[in-house]
Amino acid sequence: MTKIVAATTIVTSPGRNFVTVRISTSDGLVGYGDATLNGRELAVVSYLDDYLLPQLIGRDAHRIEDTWQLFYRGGYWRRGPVTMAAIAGIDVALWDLKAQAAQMPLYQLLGGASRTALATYGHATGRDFAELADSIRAHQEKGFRHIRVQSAPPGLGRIYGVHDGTPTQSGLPVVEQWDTPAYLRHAPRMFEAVRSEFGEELSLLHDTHHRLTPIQAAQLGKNLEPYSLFWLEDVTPAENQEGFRAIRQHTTTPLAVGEVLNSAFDYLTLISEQLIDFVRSSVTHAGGITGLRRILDFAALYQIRSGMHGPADISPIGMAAAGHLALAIHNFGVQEYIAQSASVHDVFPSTHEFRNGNIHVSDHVGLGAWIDETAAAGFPYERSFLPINQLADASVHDW
Ligand code: EZ4
Ligand code: CO
Repeated sequence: MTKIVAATTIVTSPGRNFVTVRISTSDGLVGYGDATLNGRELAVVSYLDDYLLPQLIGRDAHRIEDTWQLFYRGGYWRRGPVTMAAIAGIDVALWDLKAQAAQMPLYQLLGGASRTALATYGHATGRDFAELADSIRAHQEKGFRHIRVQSAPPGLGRIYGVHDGTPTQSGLPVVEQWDTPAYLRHAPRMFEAVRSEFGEELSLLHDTHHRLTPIQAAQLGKNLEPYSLFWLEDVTPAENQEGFRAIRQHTTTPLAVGEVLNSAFDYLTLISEQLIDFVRSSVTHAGGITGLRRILDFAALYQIRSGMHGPADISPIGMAAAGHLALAIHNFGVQEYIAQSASVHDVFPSTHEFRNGNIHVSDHVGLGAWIDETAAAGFPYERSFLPINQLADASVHDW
């Protein structure tokens, strides 16, 4: 039996915070998993250090499913982002170890490759159309064939997807602004301008970031139909899964949901009633490869495809895990991909490559991504928050 002899967390902040799980075995191997939960990183670290990792010592490293069930079922308090990110970090580290022991790249253990490379999308953004058009062109030059477009309705200051969430000097969350009627007028105009400049072939995506009611979302989807989106994302908060029935009755614009969802139960109605087209959950936030594969196999029964969340708050270790799973499944859709800074790459060496709009998963044994602990130690944790969002009357709105 290959025993787990050590399991620790590593927190580092090369420009933003990342949480990494490191597991060592009696046969001398070390595996890594990403457990980063943006703006709540240390809650996951405590969940791991205080509760889960002590239970791993002495366990058989190869019992991945059994360990997943131990921490999901055995923890009594199920689901939720903190729990499922913690389980993800452990699950991916165990898959990394198993693949290293088998001397194979991880995707081989998941059934082997179903495709040659992974099509990605990037984020084009601009305060106005001229800036957005430049950003779209810059993405096309990097080879992106799928591009998410976001721009600000006139009159709004800081809004999601256009301005970054750099913390204020007080160290408290940045406050962004929102105006639903202004947004509903602006979005179709933005797409009209983008289509007339860039033509019909470019694959376009857009993120509404949970801000509309179901009937507003239905109206938006309908108004965007002439522009043939690849997907419209998170139109309304998905904890009301039934709300998507109204949206679906009114529009044929494809819908993507789920970057904040972390179990198959969060998708039960959305998937079984075919209310969505793409599953946005990531390996890092949905219980690892074991957890997300369950959701994606369920989705596959209904021709629903993956659109895994891949923001900069998922580490290169998390992105490598996403790549192996995406390469192996049949129902891959597209992979979100945001370039990381040089310091992130110094801390997290990885062997997958972004080339010409695609991610190429490497044939390195295991995950093919790890952490350089010496480099990581140069970037200590810095508290940071996601922004919050408010209306003109200062009431809180969904972010
Ligand atoms: O707001 O990753 O589609 N991408 C997104 C992201 C999320 C952040 C939250 O941590 O919506 O920008
Ligand atoms: Co999103």
